[in-house]
Amino acid sequence: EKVRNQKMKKMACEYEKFLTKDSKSLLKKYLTRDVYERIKENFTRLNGTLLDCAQSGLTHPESNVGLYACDQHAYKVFAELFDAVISDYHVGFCKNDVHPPSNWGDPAKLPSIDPESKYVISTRVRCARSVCGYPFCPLMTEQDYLEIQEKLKCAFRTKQAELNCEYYGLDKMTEEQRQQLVADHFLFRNDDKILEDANAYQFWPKGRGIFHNPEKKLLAWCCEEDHLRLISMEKGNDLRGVYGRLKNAIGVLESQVQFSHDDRLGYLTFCPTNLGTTIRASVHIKLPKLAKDMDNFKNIAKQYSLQVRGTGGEHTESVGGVYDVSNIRRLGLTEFEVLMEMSQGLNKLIQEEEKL
Ligand code: ADP
Ligand code: CIR
Repeated sequence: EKVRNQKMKKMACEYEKFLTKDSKSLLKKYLTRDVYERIKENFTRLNGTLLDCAQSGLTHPESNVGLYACDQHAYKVFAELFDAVISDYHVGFCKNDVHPPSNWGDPAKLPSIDPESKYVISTRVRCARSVCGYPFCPLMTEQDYLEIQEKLKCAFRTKQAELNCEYYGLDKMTEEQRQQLVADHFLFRNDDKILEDANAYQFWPKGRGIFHNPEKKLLAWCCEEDHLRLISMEKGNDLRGVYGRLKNAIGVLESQVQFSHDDRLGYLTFCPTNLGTTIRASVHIKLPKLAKDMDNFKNIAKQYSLQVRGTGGEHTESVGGVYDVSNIRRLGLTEFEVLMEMSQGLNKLIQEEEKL
C-alpha cells in the first residue's frame, strides 16, 4: 500500500506538469482533468496504478498513444481512459462493441499485393500473445521473465517438427550476431526511450530472445514488448504465403500454451493499439513520388486505414526511401478482415503513386 501511495503522489505531480506540455498523443486527448480525478486512485489486483500505465506517455509528449496496460486487469480498472483511447485508435470500435471470434480465413483468398512486383521489397505479418497468469512488463518480476521464457521454449521443443525453430537467448548471443539480426530486421532492440520509460526493459536481457527456423521466415520474439510476438516474413510480396505460415504456427502454439484473451477485447496485449487480432501486416515498400510529400503520404495512407513507419520500425526514420506500411486497426474485425483491409489499402496506395 505504501508503494501504491507513493506512485499516486508521483502521478499527481507528473500529471500537473503534463497539463502544461504540448502533445498530440491520445493520452493527452483523453486523460482530461475529469477523467483523471475519477480514476486516479484506482489500482489493479497486482497493485498496478495509473502511473504504471501512463508513465511513458507523461514523460514523452511526442508519443502517438502514450498509454500501456500494466496488466490484464488495467483495461477494466482504468476502463474510462482505455476505452476512449481504444475507440480512437481502432476506428469504429466503441465502448459497447465486442471483438469478433477469431477467423483466419483462407489465405489463398487474399488479393495479391503489388501484382507487378514493382514496389514491395518484403512482407511481414506478426501477432502478439500474452501468457495467462502473468502481468505485462511494468509489473513483471525477474522470475516471471524466466518462467515465460521457459514455457515458450518448452512449447517450441514439443512442437519441433511443426515449428522447426531454435531458440537464441539474448544473453547467449555474441554482439556481432545480435547486430546482424537487428540489421536484417529479424531482432528487436532495447533503445526505444518510449518503451524504456514504460518499464519494458527491466532485468534486460533476462528472459529475452528469439526463436527462428533455419530460413528465418518464421520467428518469435520472447519477452520484448509482449510475452510473445510471432512473426512470419520473407523477401518479396507473397502475402498469402507469409500469412498462411503465421496462421499455421499460431495454431500449433495455441495447442501448447494458454494465452490471455478477453471476451470483449480479444487477445490482450501491453499496448492498447495491439488488442484484438494483434495483427500487424506490413510491407517494406518504395513509393518515391508519394514520399516526396510525407504529410500527404501519411494522410493518404490513413484514408486507407494504413500507417507509415520508418525502415527500422516504430519511431525510426526511412533509409533509402524504404517505408514500412501496415494496417492501423487490429480490434473489432477478424484476422482475415485485417489482411483484406491491409492488402486492399496497399493496392489503392500503389494506384495513388501511379497517378502522380
Ligand atoms: P512490430 O510492432 O510489428 O514488432 P516494429 O515497428 O517494432 O514492429 O518493427 C519491428 C522490426 O520489423 C523492425 O526491424 C522493422 O524494420 C521490421 N519490419 C517490419 N515490417 C517489415 C517488412 N515488411 N519487411 C522487413 N522487415 C520489416
Ligand atoms: C506511442 O505511443 O508512440 C507508442 N506507445 C506506440 C503506440 C503504437 N504505435 C503506433 O501507433 N505507431
